[in-house]
Parts: sequence; C-alpha cells; structure tokens
Amino acid sequence: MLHRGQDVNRRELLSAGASAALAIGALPLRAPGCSGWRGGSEGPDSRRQPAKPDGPRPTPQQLAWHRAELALFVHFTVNTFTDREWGDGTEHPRIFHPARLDARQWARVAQSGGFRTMILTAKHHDGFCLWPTETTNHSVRSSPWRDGRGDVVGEFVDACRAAGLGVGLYLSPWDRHEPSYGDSPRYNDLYARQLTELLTRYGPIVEVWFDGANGEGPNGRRQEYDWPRVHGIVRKLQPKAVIFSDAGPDIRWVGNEKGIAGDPNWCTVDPATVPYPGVSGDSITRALQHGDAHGSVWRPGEADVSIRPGWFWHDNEDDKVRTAENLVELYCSSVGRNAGLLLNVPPTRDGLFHTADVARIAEFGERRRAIFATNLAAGARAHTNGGEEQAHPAAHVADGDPDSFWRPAAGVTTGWVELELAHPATFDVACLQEAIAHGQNVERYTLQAWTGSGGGGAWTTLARGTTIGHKKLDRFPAVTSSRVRLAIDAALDTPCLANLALYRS
Ligand code: FUL
Repeated sequence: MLHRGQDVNRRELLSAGASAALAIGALPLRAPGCSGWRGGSEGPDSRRQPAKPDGPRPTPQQLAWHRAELALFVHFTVNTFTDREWGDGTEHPRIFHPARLDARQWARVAQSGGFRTMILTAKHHDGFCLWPTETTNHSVRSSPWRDGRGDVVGEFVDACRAAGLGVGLYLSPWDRHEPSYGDSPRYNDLYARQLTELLTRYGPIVEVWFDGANGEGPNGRRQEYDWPRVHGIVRKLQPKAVIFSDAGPDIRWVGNEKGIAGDPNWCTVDPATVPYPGVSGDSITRALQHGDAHGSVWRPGEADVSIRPGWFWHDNEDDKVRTAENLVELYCSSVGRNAGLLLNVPPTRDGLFHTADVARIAEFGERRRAIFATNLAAGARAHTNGGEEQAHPAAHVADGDPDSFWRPAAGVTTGWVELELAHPATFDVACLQEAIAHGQNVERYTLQAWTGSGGGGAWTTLARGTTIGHKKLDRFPAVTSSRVRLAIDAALDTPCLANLALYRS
C-alpha cells in the first residue's frame, strides 16, 4: 500500500531495515511460556509427513481466533488531525482533540457488521500514546482532549467489553518521537514498559498486534528490537492472547494489505522462512500468502486491509469507501480462503466513524447475514464411499457444527461424500470446512451437483479447489439440484470434513 505523502510502502520500509534486523533475525523467536510444538509457536524443525496424524494443531486461542473470523482495525492518532499516514513524531499533542469521541459508536458499528474483535492503534509510528503512559509525555495526557485526563485505550476497552467484543491492541515498535529510539537497549526497555502498561491495566486482551516497521533513531542508528523479550512479556501477562506479526508466533500476516489470502492457504508454516517481523522478499511474501503444507508450526494468516485507501481518516477519501459488495468479496478472498479478515475503519477528527463507513459496515453485515441465513443442505441425507461411519457419520457434514466431522478410514486420503437434499434447491455459494482442531489436510477437491433429469442427468462441476482449512467459500453460477458431491482428490493425511453447506446469494 502506498502511504500518503511518502513514496514508501510497507515492504520497502521493511527491506530498508532488513540488513540490520538480520542480526536479530538470527535469534530464536521462542518466547518464554510458549508451548512450542502444537503450541502455536516454534516447534522442532521436523517436516510434517503425509499420513502422519501428529502434525501441528491450533492452540485453543488460535482456534477461537479463527472462528471469530472478523476483526475491526481502528487507526486513530495525531495523523487523523494532520492528514498524514505516518507522523514524523514532531506533532504537538495539542492537536489531538476529538471533540465527540465515543468508542461505543465504534463498537456498535463493529457489532452491526458482525465483527467479533476490535484492534486499536494504541501507538502508531509517530509515537503518540493514546493512553496516559508513565513512559513519556507524548500522550493524551498532554492533549486538551478531556483536559488531559482522557484515556482512549480505556474508553475503547470499556466499549468493547460492554458490546461483548474481544479487545486487541497494536503497539508500533517503530517510534519516530522517542529520543531513545535507535539506542537499542534503552528503547527496548521503554517499549517493554509501554507493553506492560497496556497488558496490565486493561483486563483480558485477545490479540496483540505487531508490525516490523523499523527505522533509525536520532543517533543515526537503526533500532534492534528484542522480539523474544516482547513475546515473553505477552505470554506472561496475557497468556490467552494471540500474537500477530509477519513472523507470528501465533498469527501471521497474509503477505499483502489487499485482503486477499493465497490459494492454497495453509495454516502451517516453516518458521525458518519468516524468522522475524519485517523480513522481506518475494519468497517471504509467497510463504506468508500460502503457508506451507509441510510446515512444522500452526500459524494461520490474517488479512489486514482498509475500508478506504488510507489507514487513517482523510476527508478527501470520504467518497472512496468500499462498497458492501466489495466488502463481501474481501470476506470471500480472506475468510473464504482460510484466513482472518482485519478490516480497518478510521475515526474522523470528531472521534466517530464517518456516516459513509457506518452505512457500508451495516450493509456488509446485512448482506452476509442474508447470504448465510439458510443452509440449503442442512439436515440432508449423506452417503459416502467409505469412512469411519460409526464414529464419524457422513451426516455430520450437513449439521453445521464445525467440531463434528466425517472422515475416510484411517490412513485414507481421498474419498467422497454426497448430500441428498429433501427437495431440489437453487444455490450459488458453497461453504466447506475442515475440523481444524484435528489439523488441516485437504490439498485438492472437486465439488459437483447432479443436474438434468431422467436419463439426461450428469454431474456438473461447480468448483475445483485446493485447501479448505477453517473455511473455504466458493461462488459459482446459480444451479438447481438436490444432489451435491464433494470429492477429496488429495490430502496430506486423513481429512476431517466438518461441513458442506449451500447458500443462495
Ligand atoms: C503498517 C503501517 O506502516 C501502516 O501505517 C498501517 O498501520 C499498517 C496496518 O501496518 O505496518
């Protein structure tokens, strides 16, 4: 993504910092308290072999994150008032004065769109802290907002809790205001204190969001981050939070800021490929996009994208807000490809979401609720060409439950399941799910419907796909049929198929 007023994009910035950061990258990223293999962090560097039932699995937190599917990103800071994307740290706190700030409005909007979590920029690259930190005067405490007694993070957290939304926080490691930035040990101590404040003052946090943006401090030296220490602080203070970054350890960046996950998209990765946040290169982008079928750690992808061209609010973008249909497309290309969607909606200078964004998010929610209201395959009769029918009957793929599943016989990696609907139905969306608590295995599948009648009937292919994972959505021209067949053409190991649902959009 291009940043306003600066010919730098995220990848370029990161690669500028890559050489110095390599020294850090050489360090292991293991964080104290990580459970390692199966624990969503680094495991032994063994490769997952096909037909091996003990491959990586999600932690309960990763599974909950995946099922939440949708998070709302809130980019808000001094940039909102300077019309910039990246502040340079010279902004005076007096400019931060959102006269009508109401985080409860943000939460209502998130709810209307069906979002389950909100993630706030507690500090962006300009260094201005949205909470009254003890670590610097460069914060809301020095602003006229609420007479210097306000706390955006506190209001945000209260609003999330009241609305039943998970709380996420983004603390930019790159800090263009802080004088100690570049003096690595000193800044790392300050950053650790800021993180500690955020993780101890506000109750349970579900996601802590880090990018790898990295620059030089006033001393002309590039800051070397201490990621193992950072991860250790999160593990100790918020053991139930997932940690996001290019390099995980729990959730990985999906490799672009367009809301498009790769196809295929594996939840597993080889941790050596992306050793630290901010490392760049074509092979890295590919690894982030697709994951690695044989990767030794579980690290699903999150697709971050903004509802507008910029991450922060700019009045000249009020007419460039994505349409509801475009947001549905983003949902299909992210959540519908086994990723999470982190959609940014930036508050205006008033401290409220703009009416255009509010309307689009509500329409997005309505549109999805309408599409996915009725599973036309619910309760259908199911047949298969084999499998563990006793323990895992094929009927499970028509029950909508992401935990119950059908699977072929142990060690068998292909097979098919057919659903027979009580009546012919017309549909143009299919939703497939693997029971990922048991791993991700499907590599290739074909979805067909029986069309025509009498002697003239035939199987028509609706979609051919690669990975399924938590969720795969396929859209195709509307078809009317009462028989649908999903063939698993290849899998790494015996797949656990949780759902085959059909919808009319
Ligand atoms: C990047 C930042 O440089 C952008 O400004 C934005 O916050 C994006 C989500 O992450 O690393």
